Amino acid sequence: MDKFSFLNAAHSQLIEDLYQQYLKYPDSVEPSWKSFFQGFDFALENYADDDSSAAPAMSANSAAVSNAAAGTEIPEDIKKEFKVLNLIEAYRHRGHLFTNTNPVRERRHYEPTLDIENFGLTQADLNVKFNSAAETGLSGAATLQQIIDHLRKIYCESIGVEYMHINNVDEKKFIREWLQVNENHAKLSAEEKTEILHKLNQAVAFENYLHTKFVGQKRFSLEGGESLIPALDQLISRSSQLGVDEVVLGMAHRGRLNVLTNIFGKSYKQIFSEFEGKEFEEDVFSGDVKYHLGSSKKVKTASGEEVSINLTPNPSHLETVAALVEGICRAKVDDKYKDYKKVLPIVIHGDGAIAGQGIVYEIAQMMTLEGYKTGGTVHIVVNNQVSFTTNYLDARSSTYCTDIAKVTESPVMHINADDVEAVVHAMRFAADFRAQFGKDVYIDLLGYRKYGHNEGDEPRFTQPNLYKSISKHPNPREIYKAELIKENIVSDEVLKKMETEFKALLDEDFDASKEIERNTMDIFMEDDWKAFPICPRGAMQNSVDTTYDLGQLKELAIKMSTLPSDKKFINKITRLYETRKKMIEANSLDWALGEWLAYATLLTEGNNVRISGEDVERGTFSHRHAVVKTEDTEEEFIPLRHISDSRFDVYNSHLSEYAVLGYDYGYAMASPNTLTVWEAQFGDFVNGAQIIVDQYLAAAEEKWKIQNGLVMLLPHGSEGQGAEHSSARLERFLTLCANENMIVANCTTPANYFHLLRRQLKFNFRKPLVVMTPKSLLRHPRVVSPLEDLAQGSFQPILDDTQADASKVEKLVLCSGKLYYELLTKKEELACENIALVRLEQLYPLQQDKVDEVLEKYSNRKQVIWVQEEPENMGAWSYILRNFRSHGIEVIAPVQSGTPAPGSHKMFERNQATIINRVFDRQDEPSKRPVTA
Ligand SMILES: Cc1ncc(C[n+]2csc(CCOP(=O)(O)OP(=O)(O)O)c2C)c(N)n1
Ligand SMILES: [Mg+2]
Repeated sequence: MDKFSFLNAAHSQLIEDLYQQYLKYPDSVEPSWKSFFQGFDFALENYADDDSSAAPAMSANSAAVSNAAAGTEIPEDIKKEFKVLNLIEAYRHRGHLFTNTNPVRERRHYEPTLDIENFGLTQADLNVKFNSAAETGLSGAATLQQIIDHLRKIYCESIGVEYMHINNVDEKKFIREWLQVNENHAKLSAEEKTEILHKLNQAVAFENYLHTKFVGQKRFSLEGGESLIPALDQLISRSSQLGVDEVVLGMAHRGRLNVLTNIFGKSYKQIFSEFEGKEFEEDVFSGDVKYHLGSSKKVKTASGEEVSINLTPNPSHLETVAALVEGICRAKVDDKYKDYKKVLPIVIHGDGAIAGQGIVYEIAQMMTLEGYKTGGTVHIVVNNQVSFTTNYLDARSSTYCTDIAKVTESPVMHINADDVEAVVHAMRFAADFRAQFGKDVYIDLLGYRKYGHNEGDEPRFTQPNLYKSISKHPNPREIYKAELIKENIVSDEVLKKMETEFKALLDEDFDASKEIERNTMDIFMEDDWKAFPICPRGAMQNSVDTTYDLGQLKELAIKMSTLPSDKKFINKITRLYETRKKMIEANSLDWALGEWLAYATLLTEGNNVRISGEDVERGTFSHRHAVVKTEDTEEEFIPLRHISDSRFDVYNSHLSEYAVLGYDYGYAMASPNTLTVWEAQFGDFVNGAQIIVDQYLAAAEEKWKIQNGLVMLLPHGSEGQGAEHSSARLERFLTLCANENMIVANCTTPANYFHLLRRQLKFNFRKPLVVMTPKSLLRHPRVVSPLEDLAQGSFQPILDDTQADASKVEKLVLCSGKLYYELLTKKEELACENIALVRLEQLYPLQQDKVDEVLEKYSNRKQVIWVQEEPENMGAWSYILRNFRSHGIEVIAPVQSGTPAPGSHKMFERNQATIINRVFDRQDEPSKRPVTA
């Protein structure tokens, strides 16, 4: 209580004692003291660290308080001040529940209301002046009525604000003060108002035009949420004034065509032509529906700043694109801007999607993570209160669709989308808050959906009442027009001219669109990809030089295996690094060293490397140790940061696959010269991110002409750990492979892995690379390579059996991955000469000339067999069968199964022994050696 110097010093000890007593036993003190202390606690909790604004209200009554301190009854006016303070506080906490933010529905009723009676105040108090007014930004004392009017303007009109869930006092203070300026209403010049109307006119007229010209065609109209267009316009221009140079936007279907034209400046002509359903210019691209396409443009804002803006192409899968947006922004910061303030991620959500899709949470949790933060995202919800046919009440349990904001303590503004000035104002807030604190902001634009989910849908099947009121509702342009006419800002004539000119422009473009024969596709971030022409068919088969000077390679290997002598690490780490050095001396490098050297060499050649995923710093199998920590202070040491000036980033991700894979895919999309690697904890967990694999990795180039060099490392292999942790679902990747869309590999030597990784950046195009990576092979004594194989070799898509005498081979056995070593052991054990073991190191694309060469070489063969440890319905078998059908290929594999591996270790051993024995025609003979290394 020391802070309250206004309390009479003579009585301070007495009060302190009473206060301590109250803290222990609140009911033991006299009721008037109890309420005094309650008010004191309240003020302390809410304002003490915040600012001293509560104090003036109390100190103004210091004399009276002193009286109270002296043991006399607390005067009524003091008690009332506290009640008024309570009311003010309640407006801040709960004002958003009592707003006029819903244009077409009555809001739900919330209890208790903000009626003054609920705060112990009466109608008679309305004309009484209270010093607490100062707390709301009013100058000096004001009547309760004035205070309430003021609070209602700030908190209960077209904007509802949620910010009291934020714990950071600076952020809260910033917001409170921001809202108090002009009572949380936009201050706009006549020009600004006219510009807003102009954007609104574009948005409304464009939709109307499409509605009449392309009747019943899907366009996912923005109608009911047209103020999104002036909103984005404002957000971009305000942000650019605050230092943003580049914006990356992600959004779904709703209103996308409107955004493409009226924000990105895509020609109306082009959109009209796309409605005609013409083919795209180049046949090799299947293209995509118009409301999924991306764009990258440079635009000039109203205040003259130039901003690069990008709309990320997205699949139908709602919210997926948001992960990419974050990764793209981060790559742009890392590569170019070096400052989060210069790149702004904007994600536009639907109310259904933001509430329902789990990836939203995964992305929200990235906000402050070192490896994933982007300096704050502006989230805008085009909240039409329905998702497809589902009412908002069935779409979530939370009060608001934006309640995810509470997770990151981000502020939220809910706005009546009919009030375009309020919308613009909220955008200014979002830009200002983000620029100031680098945190996420959520803007909930409450509108409606004029038609059904798409324009062919009948919304009255499911919401007959709502649609009665929507059908009579004027559009936001009409509402704003009426306002501006009332304010004498624009005349009827100017308005008419604005509308007719725009309509004429649309007519002209409509006619011109007929002349277009084939549609061209805007390419997302085209400028960043100029140096990487799309790979012509077949070029992936060309050999690529991945060699590196042997002497320098050895030097690098030693350097990155050397820990600084002035730092103390735990013994195990010191020993591990010593072992690495010994391997180098012995010229026998293991898997981890092969991988490290791939990174190290790329770094010295001016590329950057980013590795992300769960526990990648150490490596799930404790093999990587890319980040080591000193024993006492946990200071980090990252050897690969000490070999060149290039960036080596390695980040343990949070426990997410879907969002993190999407993020890293986005990162690779924006940074073609970074080797971007995402590693799954175990390969099976990649299926949590299946949407990214299906919709982007496999399909982006065909749909959107977008390349991506992301590397996915997926630990794979049956090692007796049960049904899980055995399979990265190789079969799924191979099913997705076509038209050289990606690379799928399963290497067996450190050298081949080294070249495979290096080749990713040596190609002059980019393709996603999926690698089935080993577990037991990480420490297998035979899985080693000499430095020469790294320095002078190249990636081998197929490894022939160098021991076999081709003329004696009757059975050509094809396999891939770790099973090879188990087969090899058996082959040596049996001194078997009639079998050749050939490894497919790259499963897709198959290097056909090399495959043919091998098949021809074993011309005496009687059988070609594919052998795999995955059950017959999984693994590569179906794919192999498709590709080797004409060679009469047979299979040896465990019987088909619903799980990738058996649950018991014993059964696994039996299965493994059976398939190996079958290869060597030793039916059911138990293996003499353990099947795993
Ligand atoms: C992951 C996913 N599940 C289902 C769908 C099918 N779908 C398309 S739009 C839609 C409703 C979206 O509602 P909302 O997010 O509110 O956006 P709105 O269409 O209302 O603008 C659904 C369920 C989808 N596109 N993505
Ligand atoms: Mg919706």
